Amino acid sequence: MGISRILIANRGEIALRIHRAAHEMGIETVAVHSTADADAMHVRLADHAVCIGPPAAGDSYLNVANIISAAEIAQADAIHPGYGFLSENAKFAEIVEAHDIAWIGPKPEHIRTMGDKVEAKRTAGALGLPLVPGSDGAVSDFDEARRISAEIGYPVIIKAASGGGGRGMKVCESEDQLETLMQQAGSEAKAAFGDATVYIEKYLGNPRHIEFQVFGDGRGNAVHLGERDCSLQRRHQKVLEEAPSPVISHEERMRMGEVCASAMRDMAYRGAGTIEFLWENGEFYFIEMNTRLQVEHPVTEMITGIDLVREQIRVADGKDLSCKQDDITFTGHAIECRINAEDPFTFAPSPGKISYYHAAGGMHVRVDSGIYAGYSIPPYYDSMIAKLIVYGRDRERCMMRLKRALEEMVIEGVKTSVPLHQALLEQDDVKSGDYSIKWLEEWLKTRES
Ligand code: MV4
Repeated sequence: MGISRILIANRGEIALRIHRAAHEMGIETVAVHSTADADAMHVRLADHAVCIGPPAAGDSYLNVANIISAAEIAQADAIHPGYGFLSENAKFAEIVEAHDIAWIGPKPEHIRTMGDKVEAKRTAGALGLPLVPGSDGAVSDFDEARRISAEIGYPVIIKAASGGGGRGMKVCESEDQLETLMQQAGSEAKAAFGDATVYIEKYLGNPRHIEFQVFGDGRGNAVHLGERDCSLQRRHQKVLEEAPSPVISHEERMRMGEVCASAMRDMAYRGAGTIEFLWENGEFYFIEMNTRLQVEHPVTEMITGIDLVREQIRVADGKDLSCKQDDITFTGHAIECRINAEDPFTFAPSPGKISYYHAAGGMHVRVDSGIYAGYSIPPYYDSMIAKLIVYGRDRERCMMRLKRALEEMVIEGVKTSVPLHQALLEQDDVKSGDYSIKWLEEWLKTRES
């Protein structure tokens, strides 16, 4: 009885992260890998390994039949999807459960609901989360679009219901552009996601991206673990994340966190979730919910001391959450730098062989990475090769330590974003925490190369 062998349907640092939590719980792991990842660290560390296909993700890490076959062959009794790949694929979650394999993730119905942005917004509103003013659901009729936009006021933003990563979004400044932009958004959404459905929101000009970590047991118990500020992004890719947000007071955190946790209790949410908000002039506006463990989850772990992957495994195994809301405390500050194998100025990917590697260390420094000296970063996948996560008693000490840790980090043979992070930490607005979702791209424009 109980989970005893987890298949990790992912690669890179997150596959290691899951392996570590599993081994600390006395659970065996099965790595799956493409032919390009035969020498990857997640394959070396796991108790068992199964090759699931050629390098292209569509033929390996997204190949449902091969992953299910690997689970059967290796006798895994649970699957953890990590982030990306199949993690928010409701159909995959259903297939896993139909094979009597525990799905270490939210209920398929909740993955499906939140995957449709219109449904997600309707659900969030019904559960009491504050919404961005806008259309009540999908909009297809231009007269209706004009009426709604006039009511909420321009500028408005047209979004794709099946969108993600900012694709299919159009900002509309005035009524004469509305019809054209709606058609453009619709056809881009159709081409990218096979669904032309769009909806309309008031466009927020200069918000922060603040997200709350939530966790449920699937039986009506749920907690929040505070927020993360992820406003520093480039082309919808987060660059640096921190917890807590520099602009949220403890009272506001506990008030908004409770709104989120209460919503999760009402839907009997299971596992880890992230509720994303735009924050402007002291107000939160729900935009989306992610039904997965996120890349930036370690900053929450650092300030709460709670192992989120362990909790995921526990609830997938039918156990209770290991702590109640009153047991969760927020101490100090944590910042994560995403280190990519890419040119720090042009952002061009820089795959290739790592000739030398020395990870930062010391007090309150965590490096989540699958790289090692001699490892060749394959060109087929995401360019993130490491996460440097640093804790301090307060934000200032966290930033001092982060600067020190970045100096220690040595990755040779490929270009990395380490110099970008070093330059970023020298900026007054970053030092003071005074930045919005627009800050990074504006700064990159002004930076001399
Ligand atoms: C918005 C917005 C302004 N107003 N919605 C971008 C991706 C998707 N998750 C939602 N996004 C936005 N929605 C309204 N009503 C601005 C963005 C946005 C953004 C949001 C979070 C982080 C970075 C961003 C960068 C550009 C645009």
